Amino acid sequence: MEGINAIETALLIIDVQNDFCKGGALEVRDGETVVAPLNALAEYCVDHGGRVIATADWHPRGHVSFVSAHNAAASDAVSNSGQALWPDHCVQGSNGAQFHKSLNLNPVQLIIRKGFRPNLDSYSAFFENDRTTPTGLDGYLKALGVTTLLIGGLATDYCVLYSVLDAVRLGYRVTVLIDAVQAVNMPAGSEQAAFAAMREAGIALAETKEFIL
Ligand code: VGL
Ligand code: ZN
Repeated sequence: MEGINAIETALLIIDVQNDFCKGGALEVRDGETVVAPLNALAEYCVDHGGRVIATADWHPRGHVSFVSAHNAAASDAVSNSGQALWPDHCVQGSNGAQFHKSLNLNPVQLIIRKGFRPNLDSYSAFFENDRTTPTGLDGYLKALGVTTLLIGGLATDYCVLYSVLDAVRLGYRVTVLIDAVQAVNMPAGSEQAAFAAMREAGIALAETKEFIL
């Protein structure tokens, strides 16, 4: 089939963790609905010689992105610096940081953890939010000859968006799996803005079933 061409394709599963699913600290509406299509595509992908990689948001206690880590005055300074603030989420070792229990980890060959530096956030699977500190994923993929990425997970408007924009800049062919992403949509409208930014960057949007033949 077209999308999955032996070793040249990787499925990238972004942050399918409890805190982004129902009842989680940073709940994404319908977050858990991404699990079934991602499980199906992950199995198909490895069966056809492709790669499967998962990322995990992995913050230390008191992380710079947590509202709780700032008093009111500092919080203004931080938002002026462009760091968005969130409820405490994906704290290292917590249940909220675990992958959703229905996500099948057996086909996953590499897990990239990000956002573990106390004073630096990381939305993208490729670079932390200083836009220069690499996670190592690009080196891994290039070493393996991966040219094509299929990407799903959470959340459309943050970690998925930053990851796919970096991926095109780094020269990959990128498809976002529309039935395998869900958005935080904070502020309102950020989901639509994210899809618009993806289209503008030349990123394809497709259903997972188009890749499972
Ligand atoms: C995310 C906000 C904060 C995400 C992570 O995975 O999209 N969003 N940390
Ligand atoms: Zn985070």
